[in-house]
Amino acid sequence: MLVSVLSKFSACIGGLALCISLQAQVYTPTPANLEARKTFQDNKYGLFIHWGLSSMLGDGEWVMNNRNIKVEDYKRLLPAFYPAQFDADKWVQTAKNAGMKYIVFITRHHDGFSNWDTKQSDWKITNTPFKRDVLKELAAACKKEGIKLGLYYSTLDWYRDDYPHETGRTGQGTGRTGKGNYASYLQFMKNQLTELLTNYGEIMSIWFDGHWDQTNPEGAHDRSSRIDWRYEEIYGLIHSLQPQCMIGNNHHLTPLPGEDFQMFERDLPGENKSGLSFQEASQEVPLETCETINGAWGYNITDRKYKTVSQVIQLLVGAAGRNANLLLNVGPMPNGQIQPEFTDTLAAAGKWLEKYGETIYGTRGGPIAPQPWGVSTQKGRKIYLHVFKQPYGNMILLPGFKEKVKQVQVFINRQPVKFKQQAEGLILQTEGILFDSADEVIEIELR
Ligand code: FHN
Repeated sequence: MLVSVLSKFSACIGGLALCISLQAQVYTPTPANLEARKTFQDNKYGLFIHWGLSSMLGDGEWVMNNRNIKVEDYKRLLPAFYPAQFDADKWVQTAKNAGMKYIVFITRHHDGFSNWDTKQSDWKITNTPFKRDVLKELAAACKKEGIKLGLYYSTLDWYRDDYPHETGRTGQGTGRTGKGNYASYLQFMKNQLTELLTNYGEIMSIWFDGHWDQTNPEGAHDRSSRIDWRYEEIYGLIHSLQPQCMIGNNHHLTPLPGEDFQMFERDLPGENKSGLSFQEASQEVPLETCETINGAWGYNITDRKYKTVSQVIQLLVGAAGRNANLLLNVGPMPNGQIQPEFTDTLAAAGKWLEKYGETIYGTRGGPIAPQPWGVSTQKGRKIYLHVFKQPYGNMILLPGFKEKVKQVQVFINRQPVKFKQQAEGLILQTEGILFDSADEVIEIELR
């Protein structure tokens, strides 16, 4: 009898637990969150900033892992960090000159160093001789200039003992001997996220990274995680503190419940040049591609793979044509300055945006799928063809284009473009058009 009562009771408890966990899977974004997603998509272009203690070694942000630097040795960077030229206003100005509308800043990368005055750890910027809370200054500068602020936060940690390092793919050479303890690490992350979402004003997004440390490599059949990250608790906390705050997780998988945007690393949605992007692009949430302006994310003193102005423009436009944002990265120098090779290129692309911004901001991916010649964007009744190279035979065919066209013109000078609508689609005659080397925009106005 008792056994049967107990088994009924435990079935009931089990059912309740299942019910609660299923409920946790159901996520309904708030109206404020949906509005934030729309604004995010309208804004299109942001500045990613990878910077911290690792910048001092001039060898990228993975230096601790790549050179197997022990925590005890890496710690010597702390009393040496004094970014004398750090000026949050200048970083924000760089973003503004580039035509960018938001910044995503590394609050804590895989070396576990916190770029703000956290109360949860001594491993933080305010314990360097510099002492300043750079995040506070950046948040204030962004607010003043109307630039939105997103925060990158690594869930992977090469420094702390309580991170489940035993099962991690990386960080095995940093000399940790203590045992991982996810319950403790999770509490630490929650406490830090609470600080970030309480003390720094409105936060556009939390940009998580590091999940992949606990899975087989991208492309493997089984990408399940070796630990239960308990995202429902983390995401629930973020949305309860700031419901509009958008959550993205660079796990290189399709979005999980509770996530508000999907990012692609070094690939436009639909591409997989990086070997990280086996996942399909979501139709539900906004998309973002992150790329870096040279070859490295964090400061790398020998990296000269600078992207040209045309490459930057085509990246941005290529993203927009695939209905995605571009988050373009710079790794400032250890003194806090962004090197002129980056600021000059960003500003020149920004000049292009001053003229062509109408064809990018506030648009969505156009009705013509990406083509060898370029992409399309759309706003209302206007479709913008972004033509990256002079069309072969001075003609562009848009197969299957059925909508009735009112007029076609070169966007920049309103030069009329001859067109024919026939069964195969829309044919544009591009003879006499002087094509811009980066992107010539042809505007199709629908009836
Ligand atoms: O390991 C990081 C890397 O350092 C950088 O932060 C990029 C940015 O997307 N994400 C990770 C690799 O997937």
